[in-house]
Amino acid sequence: MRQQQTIEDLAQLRQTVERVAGSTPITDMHTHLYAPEFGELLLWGIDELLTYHYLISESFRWSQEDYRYFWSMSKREQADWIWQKLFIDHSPVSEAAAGFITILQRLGLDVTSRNLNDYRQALEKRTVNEQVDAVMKIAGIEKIVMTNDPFDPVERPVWLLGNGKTDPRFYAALRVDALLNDWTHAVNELRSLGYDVYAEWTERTKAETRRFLTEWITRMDALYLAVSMPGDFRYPAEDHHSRMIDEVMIPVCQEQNIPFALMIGVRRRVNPSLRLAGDMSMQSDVSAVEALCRRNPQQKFLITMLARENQHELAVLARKFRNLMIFGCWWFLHIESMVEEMTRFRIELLGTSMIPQHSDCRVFEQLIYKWEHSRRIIGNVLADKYEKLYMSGWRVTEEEIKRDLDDLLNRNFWRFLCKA
Ligand code: HDL
Ligand code: ZN
Repeated sequence: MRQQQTIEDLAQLRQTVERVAGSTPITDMHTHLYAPEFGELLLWGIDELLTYHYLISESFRWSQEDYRYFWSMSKREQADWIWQKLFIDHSPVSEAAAGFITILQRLGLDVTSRNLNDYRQALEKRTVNEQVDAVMKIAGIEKIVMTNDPFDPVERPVWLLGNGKTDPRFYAALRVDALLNDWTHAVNELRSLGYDVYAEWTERTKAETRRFLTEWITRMDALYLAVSMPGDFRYPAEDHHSRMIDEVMIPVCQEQNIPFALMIGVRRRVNPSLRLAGDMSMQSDVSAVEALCRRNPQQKFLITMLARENQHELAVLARKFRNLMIFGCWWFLHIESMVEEMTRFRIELLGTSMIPQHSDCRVFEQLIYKWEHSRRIIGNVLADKYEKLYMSGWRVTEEEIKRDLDDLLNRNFWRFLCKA
């Protein structure tokens, strides 16, 4: 083997890991971002950043106003209201609020001015393409996987006109929650799109639903099929969930040779007045994932769960099934303390054979803080592990550090898709 440059002391080791963790190009394998070709669906800029649903729910903790008062305001007025409550009246120490400050600072804006209109004017001088390029460069993001919904009336025409796969940096994931969680609505949508389906679970309905999935996976060149599931998801069961998974979704994923991604543990709209901000987490049954992996050994599953309480068991399960790839610190877990805790025991249980993070970004500039925080934590955990090896006489090389971080932040995903 070519004699590689070893790293001779611990200080140099940590500096090397920090540098490589901070610069390894990333594939962000689950986001709600869009390529510029999707027009208004691509959210960016100060007012979109401040009206991120995470910040909306946090702001209402400081307000007794009627929810409808907030929703009646313009986006700019909403942003001013949130800025006052979470940044001026109180220190922005939450993950999402601190993240906004990280964005300002990394975009070269004067954080000390605290002048929102200055920040707005600075970004308004840029085009969307300039901002997309600048943010991806700052954040070190090479590839972005979108979340794509054929039932979205704004998004659907982009695909039907053939403009969905224009930007090579952006990839599609076909997201079909309604097929599982709101079948009545899905039947109406499918029928309006020309698929001969009915609420009754007939062979024709199954065949037409498989045709829908197949046609959209092909149209989008979707990398995986994705659904989010409530925490009370049980599998196998004598219910619509299991029938749809076993008789429609998995057969199509097998035929298309793509993973099936399940994001489990959300309880939607526990406070409807908060709209998108009103969802909650709930503990889930990891044995449902175990049954999926065992009953379908040829099918690859990308799995993330929302409750902290499920994380260790899910990581242990990944030791049992190589068709299970756990990913990310999802949603309420995308906070520094949970990323630290989850990354540490995932590496201790699985080595580098998992996908430690995705951003879940909804507004483009969020890539900057969501990845800066995660890169630092993932690098620090790895450095601790390399240091432990060092004390046992094992000297990792810079090439090995680069390989490990490329696996974690990029290649494990593409290798799992058989596209590495
Ligand atoms: O269902 C999902 O993909 C979640 O990520 C939701 O979109 C959630 O609202 C979110 O944005 N989490 O970060
Ligand atoms: Zn998401």
